[in-house]
Amino acid sequence: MAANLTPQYLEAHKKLRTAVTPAEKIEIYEELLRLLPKHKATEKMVAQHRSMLAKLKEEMLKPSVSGKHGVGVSYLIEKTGAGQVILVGPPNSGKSSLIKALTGAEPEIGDYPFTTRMPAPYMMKFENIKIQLVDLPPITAEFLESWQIELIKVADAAVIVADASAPETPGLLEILFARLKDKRVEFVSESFLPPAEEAVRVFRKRSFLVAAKTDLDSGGENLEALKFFYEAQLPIVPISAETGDGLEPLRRRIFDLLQVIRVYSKPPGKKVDLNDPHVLRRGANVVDIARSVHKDFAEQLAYAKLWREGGYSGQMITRDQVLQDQDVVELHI
Ligand SMILES: Nc1nc2c(ncn2[C@@H]2O[C@H](COP(=O)(O)OP(=O)(O)OP(=O)(O)O)[C@@H](O)[C@H]2O)c(=O)[nH]1
Ligand SMILES: [Mg+2]
Repeated sequence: MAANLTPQYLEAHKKLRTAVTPAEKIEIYEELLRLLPKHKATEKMVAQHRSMLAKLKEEMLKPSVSGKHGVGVSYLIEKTGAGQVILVGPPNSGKSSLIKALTGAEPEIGDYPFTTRMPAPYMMKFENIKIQLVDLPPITAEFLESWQIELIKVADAAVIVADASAPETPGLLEILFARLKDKRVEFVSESFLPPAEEAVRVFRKRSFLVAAKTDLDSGGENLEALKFFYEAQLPIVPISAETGDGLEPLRRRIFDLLQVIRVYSKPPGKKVDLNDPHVLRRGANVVDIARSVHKDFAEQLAYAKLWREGGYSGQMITRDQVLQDQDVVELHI
């Protein structure tokens, strides 16, 4: 065969037969791309794999009720706002109560496990933007559905919600983390450095651990236990949905977790609208904001000026100037 496909490639290709969901197929196509020898004879295959990947990724974001992926109803939730953050935790840990406190919505809340049976999106205001929070049914030793795993994989970040008033919480978290690790999903802090190479692909979600219901942990012993077991792995953020303690800093931490910045585009000679930021990934530069304002602006850009608190007040900047949260940029084309 001119393409000289390796046995590893052919082995990986076989897995496509049993793959059901878009996420599973994405995994396999990514592996195939890695394993495909790159030369003239395989160029077309590389292109085909890439376009298949793009299609699958698009498909994942679309909610589908047709059941065409063979898993019945698709529970995937379309992303809106500045980013999608999924709430993950054991039963009764306070996920829905936290969503209520942060968004003002009315998800079902109950003092029994599995109050939440279906995933649902809610919008949280953070200053001048909105962030999508996804409420997820709990994960236990007995209960972990494939659509829960898919939802976690596609989210931009995850917040683990644990009950800081219950002594059994560290044990429940251990089970939850182990079950997801088994499915190659891991929760890591923002400072986590992935290994250079890995035998299998691992889905790593940036996250932190919310220690909820601190109002019920009067001595603070349970919070101490949570810290003892998990602080090395994830930052721990204590809150109470009941009293409101810790909620305002939590909004900021959720925003930070998304690793995005807000940049304002100011039309030359006009005032800037500080209610309408462009949300860009951290590390974005002037070309990125230009492209976000208008698809042709990146090419047509002649020069730009920057306003930044404590630094710039309308100085000219280059196209590759890296921007920061709250920058104001004037684009000249
Ligand atoms: N005192 C106190 N109770 C809380 C707090 N947060 C949640 N609760 C209570 O804990 C119970 C469970 O809350 P939920 O928000 O339904 O928990 P959940 O994690 O969504 O539960 P599932 O959907 O079953 O996984 C309810 O009785 C809540 O009123 C809190 O901060 N303080
Ligand atoms: Mg719930």
